[in-house]
Amino acid sequence: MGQTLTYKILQKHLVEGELKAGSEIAIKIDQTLTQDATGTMAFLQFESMNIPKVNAELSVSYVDHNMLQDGFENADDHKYLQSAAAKYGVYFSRAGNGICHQVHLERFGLPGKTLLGSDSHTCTGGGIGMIAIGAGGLDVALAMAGRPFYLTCPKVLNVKLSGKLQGWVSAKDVILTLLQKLTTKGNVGWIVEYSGDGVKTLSVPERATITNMGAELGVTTSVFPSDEVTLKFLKAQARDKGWVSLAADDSAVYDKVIEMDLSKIIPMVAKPHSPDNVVCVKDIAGLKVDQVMIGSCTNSSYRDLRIVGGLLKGRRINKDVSVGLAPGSRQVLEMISSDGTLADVIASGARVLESACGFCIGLGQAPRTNAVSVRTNNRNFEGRSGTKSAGIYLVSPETAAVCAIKGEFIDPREAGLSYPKVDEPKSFYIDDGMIIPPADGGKAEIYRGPNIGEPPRLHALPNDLAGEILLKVGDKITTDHIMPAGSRLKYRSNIPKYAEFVFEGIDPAFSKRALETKKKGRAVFIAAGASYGQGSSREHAAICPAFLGVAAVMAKSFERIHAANLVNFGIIPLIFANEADYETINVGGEIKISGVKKAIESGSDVIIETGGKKITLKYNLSDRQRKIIIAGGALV
Ligand code: MIC
Ligand code: SF4
Repeated sequence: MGQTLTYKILQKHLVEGELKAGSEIAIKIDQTLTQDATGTMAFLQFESMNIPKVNAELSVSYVDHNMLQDGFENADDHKYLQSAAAKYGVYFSRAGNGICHQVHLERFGLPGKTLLGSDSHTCTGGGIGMIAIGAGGLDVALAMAGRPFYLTCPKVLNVKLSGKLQGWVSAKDVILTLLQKLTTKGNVGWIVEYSGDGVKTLSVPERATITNMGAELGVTTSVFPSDEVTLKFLKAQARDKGWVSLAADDSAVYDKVIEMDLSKIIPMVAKPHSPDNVVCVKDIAGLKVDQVMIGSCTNSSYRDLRIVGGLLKGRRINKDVSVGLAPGSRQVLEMISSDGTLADVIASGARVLESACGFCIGLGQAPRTNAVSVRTNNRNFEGRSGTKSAGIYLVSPETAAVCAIKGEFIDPREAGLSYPKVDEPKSFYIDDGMIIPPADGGKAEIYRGPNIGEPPRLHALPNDLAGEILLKVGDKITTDHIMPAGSRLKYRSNIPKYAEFVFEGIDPAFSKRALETKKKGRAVFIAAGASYGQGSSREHAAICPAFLGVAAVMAKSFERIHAANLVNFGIIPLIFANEADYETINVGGEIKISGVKKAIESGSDVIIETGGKKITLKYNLSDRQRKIIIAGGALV
């Protein structure tokens, strides 16, 4: 039986376990990526391991998230990261150089390699044929230390592409169509592998748009073959030395196959407030638009911005629409500035924003009350734009540019405009001057501003737990709900301060109540519905609750990265054996778990006593993870 591409790469990197879907395996990580919002904690954790230098083939520390310097905090964090990179042998991509995933694809990503990044959209690297996985900062710190990464050996879903995209339809519409089909729920434990004749019609940046939003599907990652198109891209980035040809065997057997004819795909949109709330653009034609934001790690490549520039050229943006455009990297910015695209964008009245995450994470460009905000990024969770009442509509660059011109939704194919022709460049503009290479910095001093705290101290699991349920939430709770980003991001390096905002948007008094409960020596419990912890890799959504005394989350199901983060910080992710028991759980209810430690040690179910009855909870933990829970976390 032939092998899938996924298993070929995993096999080469396997250090523990067996390639059997569902069992825990450990793989060697070749490259790591951190960004500033998750990176400060990751580097603090790395420091506490007392290792003189990183042990991965390549580690890059990016500054792209916390770019708004409305106080000393972010600048202090950036300086800390720069000094830590110098000391530990890490490449440092300076503020202004671009969004980690875009820059990594351009300058570092290589087919066949493994990449672990402290950002959920690390999976973007699958566009260049990597097994690229998002994880919590601690897991990435361990990979920097040369330790393997543990994951559940995935099932492989083959998306077989045929045909070719038609004018006005692009890669974003492909992944939105897949999200409509597969939704954001129930895909944990899968890897999506693309194949078929349609693959060769997509450039590497287009493939990367598709793999990027695999994070929204909730899959472990997605991967494209490495072919002539990959070679062409690497040549244009002057990095073709690292190219290898990679594909699944013809006889490979997949766990599931979906066929997609690219020529049948039409312009799509994900309506508020979930990336799987997908309809055809023509279904909402006529809806007035207040804001258009173009950029993010999903859609800010040279190709994407050339399309937008080509449409805005010689036109003025609609008078009722505020338009912003953030190039994904300095490479993209340099190229659109030298070929005249930038001048066309500026002349149209669009606002040019810096090469960073910015609007995507609610740092700036919050729209007006009740706004219809059309964006090319990947997440449209409620409040993510910074305006709770606004709705985010996720679209392709083509649809976004047409909305900017027309002031309302219209199927771009019917807007009466001509489709700009954009060819992949033969060579990209290359200047790595904003990436500081690792020097022999062993003696370099680490800079620590007053914003830099210590990783929290955690405690071993006691024999019994007693406390109360302080919060009950529904399905699809995202890490944005648990640990808000936006203007709160700057407290990332200061756990006690950031913890004040846990569940801020759902229950602003939660943090205070939790701390009071903890002070009384009682444990805090949370009850949740399905897909708890969707979205980002933000380990703060586990660290801060752990700091507040949360001992366990009882949910119908968990998302991959968040479940791993909970374990790393000693919170038990418990799953209702009988989903109907969720209904009987009440906020304020007392909970007792006698012999919790024994149960976890022996791998048996956990029985909680609440409201005079007993409820059985299961968990999906490997032996290794059960040991971590008993120790109280991975860093104790
Ligand atoms: C996001 O898109 O939500 C983020 C901000 O990039 C996060 C990382 C973070 O919380 O810093 C992610 O996707 O992991
Ligand atoms: Fe940045 Fe947005 Fe991409 Fe997250 S999703 S890395 S915030 S651009």
